[in-house]
Amino acid sequence: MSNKPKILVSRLLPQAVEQRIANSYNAVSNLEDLVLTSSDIIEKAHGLDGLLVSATERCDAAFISALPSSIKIIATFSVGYDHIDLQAAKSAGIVVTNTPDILTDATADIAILLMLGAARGAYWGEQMVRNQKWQRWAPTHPLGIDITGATLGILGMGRIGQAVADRAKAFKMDINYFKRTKLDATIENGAAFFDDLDAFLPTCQFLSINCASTEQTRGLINKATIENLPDGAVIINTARGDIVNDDDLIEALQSGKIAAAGLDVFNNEPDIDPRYRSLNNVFLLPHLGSATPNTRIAMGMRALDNLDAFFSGVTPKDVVNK
Ligand code: 8YV
Repeated sequence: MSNKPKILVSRLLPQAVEQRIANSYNAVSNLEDLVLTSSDIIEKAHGLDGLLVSATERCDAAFISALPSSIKIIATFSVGYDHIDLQAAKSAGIVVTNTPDILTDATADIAILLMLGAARGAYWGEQMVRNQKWQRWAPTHPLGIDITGATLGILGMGRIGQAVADRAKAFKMDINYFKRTKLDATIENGAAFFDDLDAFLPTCQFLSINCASTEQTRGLINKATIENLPDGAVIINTARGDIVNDDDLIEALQSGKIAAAGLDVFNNEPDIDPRYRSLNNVFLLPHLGSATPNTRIAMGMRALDNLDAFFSGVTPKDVVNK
């Protein structure tokens, strides 16, 4: 029996990542990418030292308290860690790490795709062509919404929000951002700071949601906050579905208060609110923010860097529950 650390890897990861796992760990892998329940993971975790999970595995307080005491680290293959109860992990003496930075560009690219797709009719336009509903070109219809020169409000101006802002500048957009604390002027790069949500929202012809899902942000986009947006605003979400109240967004999309939405993330993925599927003014993607080979490999390597550091007695770079 080798003395390599023993870990459970909850999902099938890119080949280069699986190869590195095989070289460095005694791993309980999931090469068939079966759906593992919490109880499956707990059962398989006996005698192991750590877990490499993804955002699809809910690590709540009950799950963490049922883990064997040999588990000392949970490394998540995601930048988001809202699926992990950090406090419960800390109390159980478990270090939690994530994979920041490397998916910033890929996710910001998807935000721009959603913004253009929602504003310019990527869904309904494509449907017209595919379903032979495009009878002849007309000067007056159908029409989309200009993004060039519009005001983009970024809710949460962390790494991904900043990368969205950089890209939006190419469309000559004015950028406003809502955050608790003002960024350094060099990072702001001309964007206007708002710490008052009530003052921020009416400025947002486009609203890009780029904040983490936390107690403060869950359900933040709801009837009242949507009402505070300009009529005909466009909402883009590449962060987490639970920041949005589906009933309220769907009602606003139906009434036209919100002209269009571009959504990559949803409540209860993949069993999303079915009403989204029948709306013509939404452009929907299946959580593709980080979905490129290079990004997914980099995420796996970053998770392994954290595990390697931990098992060699060094504090991992990306500990999120210090
Ligand atoms: C990932 C994400 O693809 O990293 C995150 O937090 O939301 C996604 O981009 C997914 O969570 C994989 O674990």
